[in-house]
Amino acid sequence: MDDKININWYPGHMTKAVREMEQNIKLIDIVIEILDARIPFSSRNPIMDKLAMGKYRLMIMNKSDLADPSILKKWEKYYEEMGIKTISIDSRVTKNARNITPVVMDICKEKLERDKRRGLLKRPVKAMIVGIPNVGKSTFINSYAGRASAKTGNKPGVTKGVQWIRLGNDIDLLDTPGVLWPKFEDKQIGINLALIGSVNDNIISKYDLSILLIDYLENNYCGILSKRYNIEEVKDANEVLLEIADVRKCVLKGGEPDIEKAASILIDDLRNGSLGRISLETPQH
Ligand SMILES: Nc1nc2c(ncn2[C@@H]2O[C@H](COP(=O)(O)OP(=O)(O)OP(=O)(O)O)[C@@H](O)[C@H]2O)c(=O)[nH]1
Ligand SMILES: [Mg+2]
Repeated sequence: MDDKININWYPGHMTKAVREMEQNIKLIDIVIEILDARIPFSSRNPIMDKLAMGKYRLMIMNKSDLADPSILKKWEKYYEEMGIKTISIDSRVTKNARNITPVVMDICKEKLERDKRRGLLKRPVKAMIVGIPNVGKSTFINSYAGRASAKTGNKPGVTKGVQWIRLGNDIDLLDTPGVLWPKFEDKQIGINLALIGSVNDNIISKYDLSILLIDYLENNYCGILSKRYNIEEVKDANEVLLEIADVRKCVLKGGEPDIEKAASILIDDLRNGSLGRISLETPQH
């Protein structure tokens, strides 16, 4: 089935965004990469390693309220063992977003001490917020700032250009547009990104995606679909989708089940947490 899905979405504005990020990188002390806590591997953009070379780094596993807590713990351990500092948060909450301040200060402490030794006035740490589309970069910034400074929305590609959010205290934040990389080396990465809404929904078949999701849920979260839709979890994913269409009264004009609509309902329920806390990938070791 996943042979049918070939996701490649690299619109022109992403090339422009990467160029803008490269132009600004010399001003930056720390690169804060926002990941989606449900796919902490697939949501890492490999181009960030090059961009952030020589800079302090922090990774935020955002939307942790939607991820499976036990699997998220494994990912925290996975990155910790790689020597990468992570914080898992629901960034819609201001308190959570601001909790990163002491962590950032600690990561940047050598620079802060160096500035102090040189007699430089206390300058705000300059942080670039990066990440793939729709992971919550602007939401994090707004929560942190305590005001709606950056536009947000539940679809990819909301932020169009880089924008400084000056907070007038310890940290200045640079919001950036979500960027992907030109080619997904592994198909599963593309599927995971599509499931969480980081690639444009118009370029994929929700039907194909939902069939893969149903198989995944039956193997990893058995019972979750019957609980949500009050249906029998039968073997064949297509039948499960038909049952969802039936329960949710998704019917086409001629009386046929509207299976595309059922697929949309299922994927939306995954994205907004109505199915429960679900992780789509687990560390390999
Ligand atoms: N449940 C949950 N939803 C979140 C969280 N953070 C952001 N969101 C939602 O995710 C959606 C995308 O948020 P944005 O802040 O616009 O994402 P972005 O990374 O700036 O997206 P682009 O600018 O398109 O790259 C919005 O609907 C937010 O409300 C979180 O921690 N938990
Ligand atoms: Mg944004």
